[in-house]
Amino acid sequence: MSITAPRTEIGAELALEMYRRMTLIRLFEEQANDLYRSAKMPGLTHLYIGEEGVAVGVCSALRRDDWITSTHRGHGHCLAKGAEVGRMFAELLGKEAGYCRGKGGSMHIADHENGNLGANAIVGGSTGIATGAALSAQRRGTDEVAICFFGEGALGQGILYEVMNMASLWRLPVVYVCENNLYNEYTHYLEATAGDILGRPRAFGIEAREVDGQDVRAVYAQAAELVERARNGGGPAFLLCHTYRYHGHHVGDVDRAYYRSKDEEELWRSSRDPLALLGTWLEEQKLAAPEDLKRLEDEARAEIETGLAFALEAPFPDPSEVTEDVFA
Ligand SMILES: Cc1ncc(C[n+]2csc(CCOP(=O)(O)OP(=O)(O)O)c2C)c(N)n1
Repeated sequence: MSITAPRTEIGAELALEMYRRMTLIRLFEEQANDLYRSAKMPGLTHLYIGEEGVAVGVCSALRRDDWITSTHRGHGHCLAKGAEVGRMFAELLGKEAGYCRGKGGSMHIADHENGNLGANAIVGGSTGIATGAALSAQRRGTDEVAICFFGEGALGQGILYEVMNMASLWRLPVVYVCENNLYNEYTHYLEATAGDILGRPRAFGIEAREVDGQDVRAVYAQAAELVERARNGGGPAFLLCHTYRYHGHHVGDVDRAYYRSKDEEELWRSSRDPLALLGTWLEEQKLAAPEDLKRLEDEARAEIETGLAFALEAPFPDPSEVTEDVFA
């Protein structure tokens, strides 16, 4: 893939922080997979491994008081926006200490203190929430920006076009971030998505760009420009990120040969890995030595182990609370 994009060069501090955060997300997801396979976690989960550059690149361009909305594949977004590992694991395990007191699980983690309005299991469902958050930010006279993460499967949902129309008319501070990981469940997106993706937001007069989602520095550069533009009254934008999920649609989707080849998976893992690409760049620029990257990995691993131990030991909510905070 060759996408030419402007790239503001970033300093060592930010690059190392992005490396650390992408590593944390990857290790978190590997551990979530283990929790599922060892039957410690109720339900299933959708792993973000391979797509870390998108969440981290975009969220690194945000302030804490900016907003995000997320999807069923949302752990990476939550961690990139500042969620704590221990409370995330606790939510996955249904524990009282979790972000939704154990009642939301993997697909409903919300963390308002860090500006995360929540994951959403309805494909396209969060597009209305993000646009509403942007309207609220504008009406309250703030300069907060809302980011709407969604997979390319949501391009088939009508609400996206209703909200892009409103966002453009009212110049709302929202950036729609489309994570195109090539597949809607088990169907290649080209079988479900007609025409030019960027032509859709452009039809509403929305600034639309695309970027290599495996290159966290490029994602950051584009996001930083679009976020500042929205913050300064420039209106909504759309960022199409080309990426890939290494694992199945969810943790139970292990036999994938009927819809994509092992060669394709191997190619992305071996030549398009966001951690490897940033690590190589850091070393080439002499901003980090292999030992520095190893230390960051060790620190992230320790954070995961501590968070996991906390969640495993944490109590479940009391059965008397079963109907509290639950809506039907
Ligand atoms: C409205 C709606 N329709 C169908 C589903 C079932 N479903 C869950 S995930 C998914 C595919 C989503 O693909 P995409 O948006 O590209 O996100 P990805 O899983 O690739 O991250 C579907 C069809 C759903 N959750 N919501």
